[in-house]
Amino acid sequence: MTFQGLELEHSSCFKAYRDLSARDPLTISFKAKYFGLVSQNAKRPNSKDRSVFRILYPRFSLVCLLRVVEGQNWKYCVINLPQPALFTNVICSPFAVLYNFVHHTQTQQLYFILFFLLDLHQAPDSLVFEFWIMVFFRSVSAFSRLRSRVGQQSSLSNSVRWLQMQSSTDMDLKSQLQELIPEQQDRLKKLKSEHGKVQLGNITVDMVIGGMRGMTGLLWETSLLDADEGIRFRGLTIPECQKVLPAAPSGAEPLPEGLLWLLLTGKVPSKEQVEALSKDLASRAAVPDYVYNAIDALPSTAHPMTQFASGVMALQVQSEFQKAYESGIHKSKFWEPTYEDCLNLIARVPVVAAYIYRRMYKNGDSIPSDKSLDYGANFSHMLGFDDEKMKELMRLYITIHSDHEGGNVSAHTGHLVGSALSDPYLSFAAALNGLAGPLHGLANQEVLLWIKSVVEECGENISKEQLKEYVWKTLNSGKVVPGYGHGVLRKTDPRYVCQREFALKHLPDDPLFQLVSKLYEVVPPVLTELGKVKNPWPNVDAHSGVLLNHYGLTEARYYTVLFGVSRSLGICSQLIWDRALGLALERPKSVTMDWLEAHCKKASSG
Ligand code: NMX
Ligand code: MLT
Repeated sequence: MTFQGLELEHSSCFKAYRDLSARDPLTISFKAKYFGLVSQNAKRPNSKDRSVFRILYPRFSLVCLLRVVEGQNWKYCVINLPQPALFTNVICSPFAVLYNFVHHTQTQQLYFILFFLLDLHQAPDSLVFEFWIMVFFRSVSAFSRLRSRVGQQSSLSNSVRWLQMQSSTDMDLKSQLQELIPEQQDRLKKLKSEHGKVQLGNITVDMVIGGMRGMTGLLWETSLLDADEGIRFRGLTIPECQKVLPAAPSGAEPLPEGLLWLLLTGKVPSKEQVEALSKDLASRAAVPDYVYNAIDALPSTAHPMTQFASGVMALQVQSEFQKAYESGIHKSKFWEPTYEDCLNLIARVPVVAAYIYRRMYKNGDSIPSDKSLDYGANFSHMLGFDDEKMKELMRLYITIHSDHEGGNVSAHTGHLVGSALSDPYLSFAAALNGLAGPLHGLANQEVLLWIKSVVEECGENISKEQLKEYVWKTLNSGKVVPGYGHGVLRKTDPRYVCQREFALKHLPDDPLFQLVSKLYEVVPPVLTELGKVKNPWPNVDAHSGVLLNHYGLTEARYYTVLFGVSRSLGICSQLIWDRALGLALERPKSVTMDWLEAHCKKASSG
């Protein structure tokens, strides 16, 4: 049976429930939603299909209830029901009530009691009624959250303050996470207990020798990379993020604060939520003097990434996680000081990064932050670039470089170091040291230097034939063509594509952009001809330099610092979830060549 492209399994159970739901759909849908009678095993329909009910409490794996539109009418139906309907309906409901009552929070318990009463009284079959019920329970929920907050802040006395707090809870990222975490903890527990032994693939000798390429071995919630399609942040592609994430009043590109909210919660934030987060970050951005002193202890000729990692290490002195750990915090609370550290770190890294830029290239003439600006615009301002287009570029730049699933060198390093319960500053500083390698984040520096060397040798109006020769010269001297190739991607990086679109819109006549466009035609066939390169297409770093260069940020050695500022959003978001989910110490098994040879000999003789 198909409803809007959705295949319903167990059609007999479905019919049984449809009959029941025809009589009393409201009771059944509420039961499924609030008593937890829903299954994660149910086939999820296309997420864009808004007619399907969200599965709210994937705790009690018996049935999945969906609400589907048929013509003008709502239909309620149940799928993946292994037991006879009667069993689930009559026997399991009270059990589920009890189960949920014991396992849920106070607010949820209220739901259960009320819906249990509703169930007994045969709720009327009316969508209007359902709407008012939803309004009622949302108010109960808000009231309950408010009450617990008031409990913590006993000075509050009047209802006006209460109302303000109610709205501030929705604006508060930490409160949002607080609500999400138990759900995700249960989800992971269930995954482990029900599917812990399911195999994900075979490990080959090639994988062990070849940098674990293609080996699935990490849990990373904030983004997922597809070899052909590129990155999705919490399920959203870059063009989708550009469409749905709030932009600055005068701009079109996503605000990085919105992306951060999305990475952390999996939800697209409202404009107001983004503004609140922007203010929160601005209020956390003070950097102690000893951080600047630590940077100043290095010669100003030190690579900017060395200065940046040193600055982040100096920020560590204020780690909330370290303090909390030393005073014996319970592991169930680890995520909270991690959250504080991560938000502080994200807020402070642009200040440190801008200080390094001004120290190295502008005679140490620092520019104070402007708290009225958003994160990206303020960073651009502190660097010394107040052109509105540069601010837009910075918002886009920070958004697209933030996260690239968990296996890339910087993200993996951050996660690995964090798994030892090193605090977010220690973890992120380690990640930066990985980002500073030329095969990873330093490639953006290498690209612009390489492009400039092309121009120096052959001029800006180089022909495609000359360019091809230059590419071969680079390859023949044992170097890589920077900005091309990738460990996972097998098509043009969508981050390259969106930067190209930005250039076509704002700087189509820039000579270096035109050279980058020419390279897009010349390099892939050459790399393909080389025969060994798995992905001849450009990656994110092939484009960023010429955009920055166009707006006056010409110092290529600094570019990886910008990448690092952006990556703090992704790595820190995942670190918070690492601690919230209680992820384990990372400790894969290693072997020697002797071991591999002996193993292969045994395998071939057996
Ligand atoms: N130029 C020349 N040779 C290349 C390139 C390239 N752009 N890309 C791959 N190869 C070579 C690679 O060095 C290897 O050679 P060998 O067997 O002699 O060691 C061979 O092709 C096979 O490599 P792949 O399996 O295609 O790539 P791998 O997954 O090992 O490495 C990169 C991925 C990204 C390290 C590689 O493509 C590269 O070095 N690219 C240039 C540097 C770069 O742009 N890095 C930035 C990546 C994105 N980021 O921001 O981190
Ligand atoms: C990244 O953004 O981290 C790079 O594209 C490298 C990778 O994903 O391996």
